[in-house]
Amino acid sequence: NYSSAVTAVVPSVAVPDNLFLQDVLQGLGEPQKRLSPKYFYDAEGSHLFNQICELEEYYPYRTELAMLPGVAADLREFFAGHQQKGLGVVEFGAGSLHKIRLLIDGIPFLNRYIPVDICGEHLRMASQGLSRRYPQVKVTPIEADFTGYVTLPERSTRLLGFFPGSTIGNMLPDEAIHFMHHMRDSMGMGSHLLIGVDTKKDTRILHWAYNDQAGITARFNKNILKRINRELDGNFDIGCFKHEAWYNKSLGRIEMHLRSKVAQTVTVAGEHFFFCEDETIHTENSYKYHPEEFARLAAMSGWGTVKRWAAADDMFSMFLLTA
Ligand code: AVJ
Repeated sequence: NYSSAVTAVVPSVAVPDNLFLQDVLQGLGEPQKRLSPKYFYDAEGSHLFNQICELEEYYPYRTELAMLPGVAADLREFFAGHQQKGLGVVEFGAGSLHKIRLLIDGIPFLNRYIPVDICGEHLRMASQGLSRRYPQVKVTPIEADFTGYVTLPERSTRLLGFFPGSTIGNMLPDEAIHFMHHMRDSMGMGSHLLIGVDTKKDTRILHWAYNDQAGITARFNKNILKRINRELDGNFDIGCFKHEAWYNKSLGRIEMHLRSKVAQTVTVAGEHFFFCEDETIHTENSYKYHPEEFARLAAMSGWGTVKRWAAADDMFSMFLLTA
C-alpha cells in the first residue's frame, strides 16, 4: 500500500471562505480595477493554463522543463554531501506535481517532498499518484496559501525550496522580496531555493507568448470573469470584454487586462461596478528579470546566489539560492 506514504493534508492557516469575494469587491472598487491572477486557477483555468503550456508561442514552460534534467544533474553533485541524510524538497504552489519528477529522477537521494498548494483536494490526488510512482519519496502535502509563512512538518533532512515556472513574476518586486523572505523563514537557515525566472527579451517574443493565435490565453484571462459569475453571483457579460496583453518596457513586465468594449454596469454579490467604454481590469503582471536584477532582488530578501542556469538564447533562467 504505497499511498500510506502520503499523510493527511495538513490545513495550515484557516482560509476564510469569503477571501475571494473580499478581494474581488476591493479590486473592482479601485480606480484601476484589478483582479489577482491567483484566482485564474479553478478547474477550468488550470486546464486552460495547461493548454497554454502546450502552445508554440508560450516558451517559458517548455524551456524550463527542458532545463530541469541538467539542473537536477548539477544539484545531485552540489548536494552530494547530504547523501546520507537525504534531501527534502518543498514546492511552493505545487500545481500538477509534474516538474518535481524531473528532480526526483535526477537526484537519487531526494527522499522527502512537501508540496504546498491552496487546493487540498487536487494536491492529495496528485500526491498519491506521485507516491505510487516513487515509493522511496515520503510525500507530505500541505494545504496552504504558499505566499504566506508556511509551517513545515518536522524534518531531519536538508531543505531545498522549489519555485518553478516564473510564478515569482506575478508578484510586484516588493511582494517578491517579502515572499522570498517568507520562504527563507519557513525553511530556515542553511536551506536552498531553486527558482525559475523569466528573462527580458525581444518584445515581439514576449508579446506573442501572451497573445497566442489560438486565443487560449484570451480564454484563460476571461475565465476569471466566468468564475466570478459562478462563485460570487456575478453577471459579467464575457462577450463585452476583450483580452489584452502588452509588454510594459519601463516596468519590465507583461500586463494582462480585460478591456470593457462598452459602458456597462456589472453586479457582483449585489454590489454594482460601473465600467466606462475602454476601461480595463488589470488581471496579471508577469515580470521579466535580467540575471543581475533578480540576483539583487534575492539578495534583498536574504538569499545569496549560488548558481544561475540559462536556457539557449537566455530565454529563461533558473537560480540556486542559499539562505
Ligand atoms: C504561471 C504566472 C508563470 O506569467 O507566464 C501564462 C501565467 N499568464 N499566460 C506567466 C500566464 C498568461 C504565467 N505564470
